[in-house]
Amino acid sequence: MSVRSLFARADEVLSQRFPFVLPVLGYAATAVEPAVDAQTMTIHHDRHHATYVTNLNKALESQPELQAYTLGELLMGMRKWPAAVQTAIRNNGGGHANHALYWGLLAPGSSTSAAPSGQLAEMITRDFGTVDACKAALKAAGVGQFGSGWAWLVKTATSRLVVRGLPNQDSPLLEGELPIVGLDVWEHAYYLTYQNRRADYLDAVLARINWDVASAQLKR
Ligand code: MN3
Repeated sequence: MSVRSLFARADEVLSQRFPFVLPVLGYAATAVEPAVDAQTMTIHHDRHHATYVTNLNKALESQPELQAYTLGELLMGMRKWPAAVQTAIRNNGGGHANHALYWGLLAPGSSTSAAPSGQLAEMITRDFGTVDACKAALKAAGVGQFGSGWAWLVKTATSRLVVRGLPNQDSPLLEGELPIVGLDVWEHAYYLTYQNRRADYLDAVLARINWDVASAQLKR
């Protein structure tokens, strides 16, 4: 699968409307080994991500007025929705969007960039000094996230790059921030290989980031 189509897939998920559909992984479960082992990749995609999609659909079955909105609109418009479905959209809609991006960011391929380039590289230099400093901030956010959550590199409303740790499946889109890199630090993302060594998992995936997919997020 090309970089372009990996990006398109993450973008397509944000454009999906009810009923939502699990995107294909797009590469072999072994493709990101040893950073992510094949069993973790399979369970994570086929069961965890699939469950977010199933539960998002269940939540919207009884909300026909919300079925006209895209996933991106549902996340960005959270405060407008009935209180009874906000948590379900936050958790399951966030889970669907977050994982769609994560699969692309981990994507293998000889044509992908091992380092940021272009506009993203310039913004990282401006806001972090170096790519290594940006990666260190992402690692610190991931290690420091208490319990389940994600480490995020986001573009703020004022076009700054910032690293944040967010709990559970909270999407940066909830606060109007654009996700650029998202690293899943739920134990289901790494426990089979790394057990309690979350920092080692973060080092491994930070070395495998597909920066072309990250750069493409800026073009939304
Ligand atoms: Mn996950």
